Amino acid sequence: MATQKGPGEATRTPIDLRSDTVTRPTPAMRRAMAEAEVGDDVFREDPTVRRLEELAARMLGKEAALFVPSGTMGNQVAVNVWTRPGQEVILEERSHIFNYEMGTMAAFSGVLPRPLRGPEGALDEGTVRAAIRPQVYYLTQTGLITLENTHNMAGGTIFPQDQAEAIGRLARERGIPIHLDGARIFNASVALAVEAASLARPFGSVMTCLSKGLGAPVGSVVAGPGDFIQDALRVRKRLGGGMRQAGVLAAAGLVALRDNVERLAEDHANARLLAERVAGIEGLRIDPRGVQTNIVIFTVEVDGFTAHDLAGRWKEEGVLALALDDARVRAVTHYDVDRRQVVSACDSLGRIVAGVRRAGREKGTGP
Ligand code: TLP
Repeated sequence: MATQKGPGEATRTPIDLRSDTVTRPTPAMRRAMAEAEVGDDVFREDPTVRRLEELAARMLGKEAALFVPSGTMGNQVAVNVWTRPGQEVILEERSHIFNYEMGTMAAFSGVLPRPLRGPEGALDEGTVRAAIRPQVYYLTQTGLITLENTHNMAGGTIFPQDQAEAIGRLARERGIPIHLDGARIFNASVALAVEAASLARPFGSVMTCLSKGLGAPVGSVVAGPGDFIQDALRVRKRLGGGMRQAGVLAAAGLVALRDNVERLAEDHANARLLAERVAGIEGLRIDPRGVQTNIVIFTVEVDGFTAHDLAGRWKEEGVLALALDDARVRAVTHYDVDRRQVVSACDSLGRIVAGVRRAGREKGTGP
């Protein structure tokens, strides 16, 4: 997409694949925001926020929901409500709650993470069962189990529902609360053609983000039983998340939930296309069959050329993506990137990698 800057000077809008968080509000959202009916939500008097919370609770199959400024706050509110200081939280070792929430579970709630490895980010019932602490008074106690669906760092993978159900049954049997980081639960729901409420059923609480693929500028919701939400309200306030005329934000969230869920299928098709094209580039590795939703993680296998180098070169060509470490790059599709842009991003990727390999061969360092 080229926009004219000045005479003879053209700048390209970057193709931004860093995250689905970069989506900007749609015209329908901006209209709804401008017209939103508002009140002071700390007094629970904002009708638009209440409408959003009711819709989110219904779509997630829970009694009630609470609007929060971010996914991180939604997860951490849940951790705080469900646990007591000194307890352990079972989670997957690449999960967002463990890696990207700044140690808040320890700093704010005083709990210990108990990270476990799950293939493609999915823990199974046996692994969780083995990690639950026996109820012996001198042992640290398991206070919470959290799962992630879709799993971000495993590449947008969908949590197998039978495994979630089995872990949910185990949690109930042992009286341990269970929370879902469902930041992208609607991606899973659309990919499986299953209601988000069914995916959320095994969980006591679920957090989902309005500001990722659904396109709202700000906001997440955490949903659960009525008494959980009453406690969550207090914890949100303690964290500084009590918002006043937040209806202007909730209005965009309502549009996100009403209008933008089904179209996530386009992002998934674009991610598959991207993965197939990447798989065809010599020097990059990905199994496109593993790409289930809108996140594509591939490995750079070119001597002396890291994922950071690749992200830098791609950026010069107008494509933004995240290097996760020296070897892996993450590209995320969303509604601000169309199929044509995905094709163009892949063309430039192919040229970059072929050029680096050619230069390596000429210098005698590459294959
Ligand atoms: N994920 C962001 C980054 O923080 C990595 C991204 O670009 O993907 N749970 C999951 C599974 C997430 O992926 C994220 C954000 C969150 C929670 C937190 O949401 P925010 O950013 O609203 O605090």
